[in-house]
Amino acid sequence: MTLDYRSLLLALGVSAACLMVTLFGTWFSRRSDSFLLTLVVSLCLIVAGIIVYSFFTAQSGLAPLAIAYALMMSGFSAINAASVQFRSGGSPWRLAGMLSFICLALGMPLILVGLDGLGLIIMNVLTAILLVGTGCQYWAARREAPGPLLGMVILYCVSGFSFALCAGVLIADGRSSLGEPPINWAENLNIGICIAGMTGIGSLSLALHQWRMAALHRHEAMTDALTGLVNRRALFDQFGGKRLNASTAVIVFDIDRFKSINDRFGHSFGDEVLKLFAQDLLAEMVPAGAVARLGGEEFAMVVSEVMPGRAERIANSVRMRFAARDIVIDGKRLRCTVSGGVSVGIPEGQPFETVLNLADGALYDAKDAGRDRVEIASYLRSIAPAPDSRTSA
Ligand code: GH3
Ligand code: MG
Ligand code: MG
Repeated sequence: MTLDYRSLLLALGVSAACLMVTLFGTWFSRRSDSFLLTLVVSLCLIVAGIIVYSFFTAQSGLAPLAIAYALMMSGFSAINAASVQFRSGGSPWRLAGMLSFICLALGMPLILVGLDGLGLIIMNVLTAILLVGTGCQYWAARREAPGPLLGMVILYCVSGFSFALCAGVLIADGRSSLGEPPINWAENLNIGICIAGMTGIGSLSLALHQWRMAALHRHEAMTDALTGLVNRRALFDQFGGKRLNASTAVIVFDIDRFKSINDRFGHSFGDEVLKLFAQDLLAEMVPAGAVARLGGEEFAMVVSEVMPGRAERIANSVRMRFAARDIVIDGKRLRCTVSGGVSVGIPEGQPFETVLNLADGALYDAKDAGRDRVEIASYLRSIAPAPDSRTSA
């Protein structure tokens, strides 16, 4: 029976070690998800704890139990901290250190004075709490990747429950000093669940990482790297094919004589100007709206749920805010202007693409009229395009 238990312990140690290597490899290939690294450190501590615990099962003694206790409780604390790190970011080490300290303070003195039975009860109870707590963290984050996260919640809670069972059997046994490792049905069940749970949690952690990477790539594909605004593709994903009614407008902006800014001050100066303009757009954005960089120095704003005339006022606010900016970069100073074109949907609805094209036409009217101004698209042009149906702002 003892041999069986030790074989299971060995299997647990080997599966934990393999998992540790896999997680480390995954983290190393793209060092973004640092909760994986925290899991690697946790597993490292747990594997070391399992090895020392197997010495304890072979020849008893308080020293190996105390060391195994310290290693395993630190490992489980780090697993819990990894889940907090996954959910809310930040460094996990402070929390891991704090939890480890509490666990050591609660159980270690009992083991050291020979109350190993009580120490093991505390160890099992604390592990159950840490694992169920870990499950709760993933539960709270379940929206991000429902499949893998719900799987992880179940596995952590079932593993936690199996530690609680071990504690229950030891409590029922009623001995505060054992003098030997506990071997009973709950311990065997616990180790079996841990082997299965460890493998499952490992593969789900990898799935979670892949899920995050895919979401990150999707986000990158939709975001303009320079300004952080959504890009043309994302704007069309959101509004393409939709019909805009009279309370929705599209405003298109184009920075005036931007090429000459690049020529006079350099491309990186131009980049900074683009970022500043993006800030001005965001500052004027309405709650139900979107701001995108269409490309180059062209931007679009969709304003929804607004009263007539509001879009034009917003466009002019952006224009004036930008014109009033004293742009100073690396000691170089300039003022810069922008032109805008506004087009509003119609009561019976008009395709987004049409409204955008009309706004674009109005923008070129603004350029023709001398720049640093906003022009409104004529509704008549959407029915019969006419080159001289221009309406001034
Ligand atoms: P207009 O007033 O008629 O709009 O004149 P413009 O010079 O702004 O227009 P034009 O389209 O000739 O120039 C746009 C310039 O924007 C050309 C291109 O080099 C520059 N540009 C496009 N993308 C970027 C970018 O990401 N960064 C920088 N710095 N410049 C860019
Ligand atoms: Mg321009
Ligand atoms: Mg342009």
